[in-house]
Amino acid sequence: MKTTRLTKIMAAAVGTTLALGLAACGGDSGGSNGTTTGDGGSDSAMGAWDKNGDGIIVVGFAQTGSESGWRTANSQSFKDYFVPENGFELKFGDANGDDATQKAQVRDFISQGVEVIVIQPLSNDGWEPVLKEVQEAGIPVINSDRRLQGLDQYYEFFFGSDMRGEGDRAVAWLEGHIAENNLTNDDIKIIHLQGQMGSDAQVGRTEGLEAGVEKNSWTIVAQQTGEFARDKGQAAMAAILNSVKADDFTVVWGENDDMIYGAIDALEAKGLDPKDYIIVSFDGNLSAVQMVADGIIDAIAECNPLLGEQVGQLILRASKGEKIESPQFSVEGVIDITNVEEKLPLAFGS
Ligand code: GZL
Repeated sequence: MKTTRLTKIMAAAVGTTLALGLAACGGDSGGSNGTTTGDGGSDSAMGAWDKNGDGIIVVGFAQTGSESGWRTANSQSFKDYFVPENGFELKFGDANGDDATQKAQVRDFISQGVEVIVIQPLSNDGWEPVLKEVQEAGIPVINSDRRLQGLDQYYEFFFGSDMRGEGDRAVAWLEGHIAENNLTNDDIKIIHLQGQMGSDAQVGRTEGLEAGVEKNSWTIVAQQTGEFARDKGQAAMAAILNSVKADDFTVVWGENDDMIYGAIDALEAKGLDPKDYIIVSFDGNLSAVQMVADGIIDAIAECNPLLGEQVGQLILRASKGEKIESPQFSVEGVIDITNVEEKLPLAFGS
């Protein structure tokens, strides 16, 4: 078991017999919404969505930006699969982290006459007007990565992560960790670094944690967004550490690896050892998985960025008229010291 601040204090308490008073502390079947199913249209081998019948489906890809290691791997997976030999041309739109830019890029895809639009939304807000314009233009929309909650009628299918499920899995891991390490719920005092506010990833993961806090009477001592970025995660953690003392928290819970890297930077800048705390992250970048093996990060709720091939193959099937089940979720688990040896060689990114 990793020796953390908690276990050191408990050992001291037992050693000196001093009672430190330490209480040990899925889916609507959805499917193609019928707006632009694969019947009618060209008789190209690529199906009806290859409207001009040239054997290539031109796809406008509305990507959030380049905020994290996850995003880098995700973008590359689309660039690798959406190539002419697979029957695609990819028009890549990088919103650079700006909601208005992302929506303008989707509108631009309409004027460019793309044949399919894939949207990985920065946040859930304000999408209906632009989705209506895409629908009126008769262009099928695919939602991947972060789900456009409550807007199923505007897209053919969703393929990505069950973000609430990720949060619930991370909570279940912590519940097990408490039991296996003779801790109690009173010991759990969390600094919570949230992702991009309003994104499906942040909303789902936060809902999962807050449900766990409610169920187990854990304590969140600080909650702040780091927008899924290392530098903003570091700044948020540094600001928190100006008011939260080393003994006032026992868990650092970051909604992605990049913010956890930043939080570790901030802990070390303050002279604190990250190994003294329970650290929980999301994603599973190679560096973070290595930190699990090194005993620095305790758990990572997996989030699969390699969506390109799976989304591409579903587009081809839908273009040929198949009804695609929606939503579809990546199969994801939790990485910790018990399975890190098998996970390390499979980790994505750097
Ligand atoms: C999750 C994805 C999130 C990642 C972050 O599917 O949207 O955005 O968890 C990324 O690393 O920035």
